[in-house]
Amino acid sequence: MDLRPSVEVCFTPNLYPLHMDDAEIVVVIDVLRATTAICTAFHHGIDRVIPVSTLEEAIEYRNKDNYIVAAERKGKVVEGFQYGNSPFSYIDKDLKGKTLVITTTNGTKAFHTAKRAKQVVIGSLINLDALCEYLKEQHKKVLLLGSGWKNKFCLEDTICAGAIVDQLLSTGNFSSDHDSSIAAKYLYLSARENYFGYLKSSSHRRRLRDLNLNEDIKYCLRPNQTNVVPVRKGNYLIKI
Ligand code: 3SL
Repeated sequence: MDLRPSVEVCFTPNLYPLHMDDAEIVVVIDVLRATTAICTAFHHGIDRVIPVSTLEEAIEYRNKDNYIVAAERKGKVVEGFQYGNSPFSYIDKDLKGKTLVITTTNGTKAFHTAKRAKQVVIGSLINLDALCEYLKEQHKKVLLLGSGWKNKFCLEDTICAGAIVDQLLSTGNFSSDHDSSIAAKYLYLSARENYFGYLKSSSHRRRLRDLNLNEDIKYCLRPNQTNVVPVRKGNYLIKI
């Protein structure tokens, strides 16, 4: 019997019930762009992040001091909100002492899908190595949850999950039993030389490109720009 903790991949939130027993720590991944934006906001000084599922929940925070409220739908900033989901919104801004409340199409919903998990952390390519170091230290069963697009499979989240699987398995201290993890790892190995090119035809890259967001895509696909690892504490995220 293999006593090592497992590292498994759940491609989309609607598959989560099939995988949740594999989890002591759930890593929520939305490379394009929610979890990248969250890591960026922490890197640039935000104190806390509250991911919410609905616009109504976000609106409740709109006129409160020291809150920044962000809402994205269909890749765009929702009317009436100052911020959306572009990581560039959180660079060179005065974020110190503030809380970001954010709702996005898929990423913040995936966060809530894992609400009963013992531990939840935020993963992206921009915090890849720091996240993997954190997971190695925890030595617990890891489930990598891709946010997908409206519960459909997304290549970029799977590639990021595959990169994490690769790093954890290569320590020899983790095991893996599911084909989803093997598939994610192989996709990562084929993509790792050129994520941007590999994702050329992917649906969300095309969606964001049509909104003139190619620079966002490039930023989100550049690994290891920060050492922050956002972790859930109560209903919000802090960085460790
Ligand atoms: O689905 C999400 O949560 C978003 O990251 C989508 S978008 O990149 O802002 O379009």
